[in-house]
Amino acid sequence: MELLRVRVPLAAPWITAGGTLHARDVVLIRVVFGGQEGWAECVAHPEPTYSAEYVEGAWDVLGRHLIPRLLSAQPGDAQQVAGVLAPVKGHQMAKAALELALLDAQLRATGRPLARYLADRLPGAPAPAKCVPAGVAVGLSGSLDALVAEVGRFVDDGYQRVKLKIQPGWDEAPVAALRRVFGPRLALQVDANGAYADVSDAAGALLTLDGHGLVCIEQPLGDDDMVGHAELGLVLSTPICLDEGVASPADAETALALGACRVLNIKAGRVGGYLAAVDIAARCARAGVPVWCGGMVETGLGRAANLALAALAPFTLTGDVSASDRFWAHDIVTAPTVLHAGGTIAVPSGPGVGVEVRGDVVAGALSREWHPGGTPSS
Ligand code: NPG
Repeated sequence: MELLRVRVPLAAPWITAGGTLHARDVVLIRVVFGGQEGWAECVAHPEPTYSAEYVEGAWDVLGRHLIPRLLSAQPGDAQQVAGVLAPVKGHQMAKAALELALLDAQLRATGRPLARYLADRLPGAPAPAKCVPAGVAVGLSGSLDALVAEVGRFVDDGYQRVKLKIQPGWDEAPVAALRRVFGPRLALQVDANGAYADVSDAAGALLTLDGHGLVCIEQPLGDDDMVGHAELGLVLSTPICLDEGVASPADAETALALGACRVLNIKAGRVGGYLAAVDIAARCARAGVPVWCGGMVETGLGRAANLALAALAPFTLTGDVSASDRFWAHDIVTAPTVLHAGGTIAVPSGPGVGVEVRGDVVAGALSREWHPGGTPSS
């Protein structure tokens, strides 16, 4: 088992309320399990502004706590990983990556694709889709003209839905501009990343969006404000979607019971793994709440795993599932995701996550390495 730290430059800066990202500092996990190699990336970002997790913290907790527990428990099946790691609180992104690396190795050993394995965990569900509609997330823009130009390029490329970052002062105007230029048929949704202070602040600003036919408004309030989202949902006619506020199957259950969301964004990293993500998707399907697969600016490795999730039956809404060139000029995998005619992306069909990590690219981008026995900070 080893941890590798690589720095991968973005094709263009990614601007959100949390800051501007020029490159991703990615923690990669490589395991040999059951005689097969497995890989996963941890989706933590450098600053703890999306959630409490961040790259340096993930690196530390993996080397200091999670990997030693796993090595001493010696699980025989990737399904046991979450239980072994459960005594460590939080750190969902680090746990999710570790579970996925073992799962990748295990599935490669038996020649099974991740999408099929995950679909089999949904009783009675159909086979996973072979391709999924592509959606793209657009960061905060400097101006309405720049936003319209950027969205225009994505629409021309064939993307089927656009998600726009919003914040107080940048909400109704950009949505109205996009509706004016692209018309009512563009599937459009917004994501506030908890930028509105409270229910009345959010209601005041977001009621203006109700006439624009949005798919949903994502995480308008803080990640600990489940009741606030339920209250806001009574005021707005646009469905509320949760993201940061749901970090586990139990959180999803609370959100469903309170009516805090009518749509859910599911990110495996946020909820502690792909198995927990499927569990949440099943709960949402039972409650009649549509879900979509979120993104964390993953490299081709994480994108391949997300495609397996997005291919499952409960994922009826288009996710943040975009082609590799949305973010990367040079991806770290041999088969980067590409956008096909009609705005779809193929779900990998090979064993495990279905893509191979490029050793040459990883070697060229490597900044740190750790093996069990080494000090996590080295
Ligand atoms: O397409 O991968 C993507 C990016 C989608 O907007 C996106 N992700 O809040 O959902 C989010 C946001 C994000 C990205 C959050 C990176 C944190 C880090």
